[in-house]
Amino acid sequence: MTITITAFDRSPDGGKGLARDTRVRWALEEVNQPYEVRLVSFKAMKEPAHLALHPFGQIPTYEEGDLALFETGAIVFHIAERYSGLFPKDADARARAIMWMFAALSSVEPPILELGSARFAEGDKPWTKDRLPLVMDRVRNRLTQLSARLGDAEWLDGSFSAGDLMMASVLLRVRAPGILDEFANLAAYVARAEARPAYRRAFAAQLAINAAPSG
Ligand code: GTB
Repeated sequence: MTITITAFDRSPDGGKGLARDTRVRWALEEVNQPYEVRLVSFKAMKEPAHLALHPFGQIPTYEEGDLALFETGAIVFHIAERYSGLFPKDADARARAIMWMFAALSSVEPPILELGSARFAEGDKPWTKDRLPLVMDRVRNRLTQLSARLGDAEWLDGSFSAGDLMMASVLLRVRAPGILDEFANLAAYVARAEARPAYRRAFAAQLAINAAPSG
């Protein structure tokens, strides 16, 4: 059955892996599933056809036969359940991989998103210079805790899993503000994730779309 995802027709980062379709592409590459991409403009995302797929008018979405999903957590979870390669076979290890997916999305990503808002959406507001250091400290606190847990392990819980895919995807967003590099083991963890052939393929595919001349 053909899998179709949606992505930005022109990603604000030029296709450098920061938009959320990257994690879905990456998951599909890890489980060796081919997929098609339907590109949508910012305008089209807010129109009825796309809103029927995604109530919040965002990318990515995932379609496979009669199934239509939004939210990258749900999409990556579905891919990991349906195809082998992202969840361990052992039931307890699988539960822990799911736990790390939730940790990435509900404990680590929120302060990182807040930092993005503070830097960009609210960057010109008078309160930003006071607020930014507070928001950066909230990110640092979370990363300090995560760094302590990871220690010198290669992945969060044994072999690479959907939990690592989600966590590395989330951490990629703090490389640009320089915070990731304050944590040598997390920076190395993200670099290991990016070196995976599946990630490289996903990244290249996203970049190629954005590099193509628009017409
Ligand atoms: N919780 C949802 C999920 O995980 O699927 C969040 C989806 C989401 O935020 N999608 C964004 C979107 O569609 C794209 S990824 N935004 C358009 C809108 O809301 O109108 C966010 C994003 C976009 C671009 C960059 N970048 O270029 O650096 C980084 C992150």
